[in-house]
Amino acid sequence: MNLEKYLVVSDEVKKAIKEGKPVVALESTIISHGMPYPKNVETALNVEKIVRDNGAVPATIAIIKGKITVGISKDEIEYLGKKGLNVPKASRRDLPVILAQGMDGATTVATTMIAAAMAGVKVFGTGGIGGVHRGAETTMDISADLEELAGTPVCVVCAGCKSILDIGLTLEYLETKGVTVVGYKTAEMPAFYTTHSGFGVDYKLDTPKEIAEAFHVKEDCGLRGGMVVGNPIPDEYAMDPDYINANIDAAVKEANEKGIKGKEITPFLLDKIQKLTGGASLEANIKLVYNNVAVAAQIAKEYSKL
Ligand code: PSU
Ligand code: MN
Repeated sequence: MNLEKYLVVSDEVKKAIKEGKPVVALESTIISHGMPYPKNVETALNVEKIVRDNGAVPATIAIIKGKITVGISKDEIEYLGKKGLNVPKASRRDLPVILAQGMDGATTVATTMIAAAMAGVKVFGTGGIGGVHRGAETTMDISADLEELAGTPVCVVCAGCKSILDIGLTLEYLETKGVTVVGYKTAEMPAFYTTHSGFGVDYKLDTPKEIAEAFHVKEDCGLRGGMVVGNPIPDEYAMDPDYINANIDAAVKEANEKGIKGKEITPFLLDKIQKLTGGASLEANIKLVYNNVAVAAQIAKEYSKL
């Protein structure tokens, strides 16, 4: 494989990796598809700052003109944020055509993991992972994020998954695929906007060091795949479960009525929920991302010592 042909790593990220310094991968679907402009750009820049404040180098990842770019510039963040939904969402299956055609792409969790692994970045902080959609028993809509977690060696810090997904089935799928799921200071899988999903995770680990050690052992043993760290939204920003779940149910119902499916469904639901909650869900979303990338930076720091 001729990686240089497809992969561009910024000088800062390249240097940090070479010196064994902590680096945190960050995704771009959250910028182009997850939030409106200019909040998305402001958030992406704050996220980078939080990673730095916690002692790691941020590597925001996107596909820019057919190149998988690890460590995009501020101008590129602005560009992707402004272009918003006009940037194609790039999951694993989209990579061949997007790269061959020299297009831009907003990387999902799956593609960000692929890029991070290519560049040698071990830890990734985001909002929520994709998963098994509600009704998947008939639609078979299961995010490629889960398969990626099964095979690609990156530790993903998230606030669990939204109840736009079937959280129980998502955890079952991860179990089948042998993906380690740990809760950071919690024994439950967090439910994105809320701290409790009612679904337990196997391990509650209370320090970034313990998480880094577990991931390091996985790598050391040659066990394939990634790891999920469920980091609950801080209590003060968590939404009322009844309120947010009612709005999520309404959004899912509308998506079903409109026949929205495939790659459109997640962006549709995120946008709908933001509108239904008058922006309250967006604020919670931003706060939980900040919280996740701080923990990701702390894990990356501990990992770099091992
Ligand atoms: N879930 C969220 N916010 C997001 C996403 C998921 O709460 O922004 C994005 C992530 O980029 C994730 C992708 O990888 O959606 C999953 O899309 P799909 O279900 O089409 O695989
Ligand atoms: Mn899907």
